[in-house]
Amino acid sequence: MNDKPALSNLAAIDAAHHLHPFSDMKKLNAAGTRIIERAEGVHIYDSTGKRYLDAFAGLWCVNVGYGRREIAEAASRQMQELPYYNSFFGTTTPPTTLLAQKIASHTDGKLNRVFFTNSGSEASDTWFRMARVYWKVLGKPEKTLVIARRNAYHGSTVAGASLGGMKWMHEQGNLPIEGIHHIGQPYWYAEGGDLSPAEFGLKVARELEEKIDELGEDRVAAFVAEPIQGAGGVIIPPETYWPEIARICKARNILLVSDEVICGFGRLGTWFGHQHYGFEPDLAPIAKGLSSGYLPIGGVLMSDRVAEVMVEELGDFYHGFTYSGHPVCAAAALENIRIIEEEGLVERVRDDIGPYFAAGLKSLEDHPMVGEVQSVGLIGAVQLAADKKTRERFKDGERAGVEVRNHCLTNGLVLRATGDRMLYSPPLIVTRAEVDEMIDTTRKGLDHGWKVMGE
Ligand code: PXG
Repeated sequence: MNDKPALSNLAAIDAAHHLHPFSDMKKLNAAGTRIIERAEGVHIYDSTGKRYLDAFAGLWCVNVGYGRREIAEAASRQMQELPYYNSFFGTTTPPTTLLAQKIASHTDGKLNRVFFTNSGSEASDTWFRMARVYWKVLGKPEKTLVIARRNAYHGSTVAGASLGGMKWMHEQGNLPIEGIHHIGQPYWYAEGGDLSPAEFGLKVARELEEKIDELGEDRVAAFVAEPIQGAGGVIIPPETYWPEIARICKARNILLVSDEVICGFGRLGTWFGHQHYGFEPDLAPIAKGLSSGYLPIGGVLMSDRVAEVMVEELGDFYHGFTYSGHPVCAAAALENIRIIEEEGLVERVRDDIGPYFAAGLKSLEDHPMVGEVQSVGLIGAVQLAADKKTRERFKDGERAGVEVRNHCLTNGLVLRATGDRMLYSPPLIVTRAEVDEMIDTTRKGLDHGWKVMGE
């Protein structure tokens, strides 16, 4: 990192040797990549020294903010004491086991066991196998099908991308794999038509029931969804949605899987997203905020119902990763959770900064380019619209989003544009003044966007 000649040439080296995730490399190489060199609190700094307020917490993950020396020190201590050992052959390491206990302690006694992975994608592949194994052990080997949602994101591995509902991802690699079916998403603004949000929430939830009928209840293993869809555009479901989904899963005896990779660890003002919506999942993949992104670690939480089968009845589960429960990642995650607890970040999001953020975002609804804003805790979206009265969207919504986002970026604010929705997911430590700055800069971006889109 101190190799200055190489650093000055880093963009060219990157263009020559690095294939970035989810990137059109020809376009990226022509535009040049931005090099992020350091970060502190909610701010990141690029190689020109420019500072940005990171309203996206890296990639929905740096919940405790950047520059937490305690996490670096915990990882360093663990690395010196025991840099690696596996948990395959009747062994474990102290941080691995203590982390399992710590995570369980935040699930209201409902999800008491965890299988560790290195990422959310691996967590998707893991619960997918678990759900099928579960029913096989219970004497129902034909219960193998999984229902997921269009425009969901569950990762990039083969099962993860198949479970996800992104058509353009499926087109690469002949996905989805067999046995995965998709239903609609609770995106009222775009798809609700003349229904009220409450009516629409019930309608899309009942698509699950229809799909179960179509496939046959005795063939369906599980339904998976994010409490709030993240990468799909921060799609916040109407309040009627989750109770109906939970009712259907229970009535039809299929496992309910809550993908907590983004919603977990305080983002919604609760430890996990399902707690905000008041339902009880059977399986819950986690990652991101588990370590605030300081080191890669994920996992799958299990209800007692599932754990009972996995522990008491299955025998060997032939599944695992070299780095499952990696002691250094576990030590970092433990320290991350200690910080969240000690600073009361979950309560802060629920009672203080979350409501403040919601009010700030709401103030943008008077802008002509804004159709609707929505948020829960510290995740939010600004829906752009060409005509806010009729909910008409821009013909080139992609461009509208990019124009607003790029203007914000120039003015030192990092946020995401997914099509015509502007997305926010700041670190949970963001201050009121920083929220004000996020809103002010967004408003300027909207002014710019409205002008260039010429509506
Ligand atoms: N589930 C959810 C809900 C996610 O958001 C994953 C699973 C997969 O996690 P890993 O750790 O394998 O990436 C994710 C990841 C985006 C974007 O463009 C979102 C994610 C990853 C990359 C890009 O918003 N989320």
